[in-house]
Amino acid sequence: MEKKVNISARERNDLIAAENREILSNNGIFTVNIIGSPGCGKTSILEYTANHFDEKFAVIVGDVKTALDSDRIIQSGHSSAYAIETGGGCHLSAQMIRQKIAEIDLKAIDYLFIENVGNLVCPSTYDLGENLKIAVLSIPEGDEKVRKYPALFLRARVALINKIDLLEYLDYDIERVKADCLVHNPKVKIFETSVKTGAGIDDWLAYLREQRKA
Ligand SMILES: Nc1nc2c(ncn2[C@@H]2O[C@H](COP(=O)(O)OP(=O)(O)OP(=O)(O)O)[C@@H](O)[C@H]2O)c(=O)[nH]1
Ligand SMILES: [Mg+2]
Repeated sequence: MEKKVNISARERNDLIAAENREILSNNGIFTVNIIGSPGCGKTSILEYTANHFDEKFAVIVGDVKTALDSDRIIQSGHSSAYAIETGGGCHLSAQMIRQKIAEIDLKAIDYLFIENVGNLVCPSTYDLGENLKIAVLSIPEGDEKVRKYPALFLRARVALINKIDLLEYLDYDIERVKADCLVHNPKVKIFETSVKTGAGIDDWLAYLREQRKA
């Protein structure tokens, strides 16, 4: 068969993502790509996970600038956290993940959490080699985000609606948001969570364990 030499950046990303998936799966690692707006609570959920998830895992955190979030995860008592500074890029790429997993002892972990750059658009369509792409929403963002930013919700198999402790203070129609998620993906699994109270997060972590077994 003729070898394709001129491939697009997107095709190259997808080829590397497929290789990442193979490398990670061959090591028995279940990988989760976490996507949501800036401030929706991605790092907070990972800090909670560091304290409540009794499994072996590593975290890769992508941000435009700083290693603040990976430092937060390390400070919460979890040593295996790695930062990627994109230097302006609005999403992580499969190549960035490839370089980072070369630093991780893959035999020592069963899960890899990737916190993508805070953004509801750009990270949605870039495969990193994950097993599960999840969307994180939060109450203060407003309840129309699923309708306005469909790309993520067409692809995410799980949606976490975070900061539900703030529901009583804000006008947010959570049933409407859940219905919107189901329009984009009728099979989506939805968790209502709060890092402040811990509500829903243990259910999400139990679901993760089931998914890895499956
Ligand atoms: N009330 C409330 N606040 C929360 C909850 N989860 C996170 N927060 C707060 O929301 C703010 C942003 O949380 P982060 O975890 O930094 O959000 P992020 O999604 O990682 O943000 P970026 O990395 O910048 O995209 C912090 O002040 C958290 O304490 C929650 O469930 N309830
Ligand atoms: Mg963060």
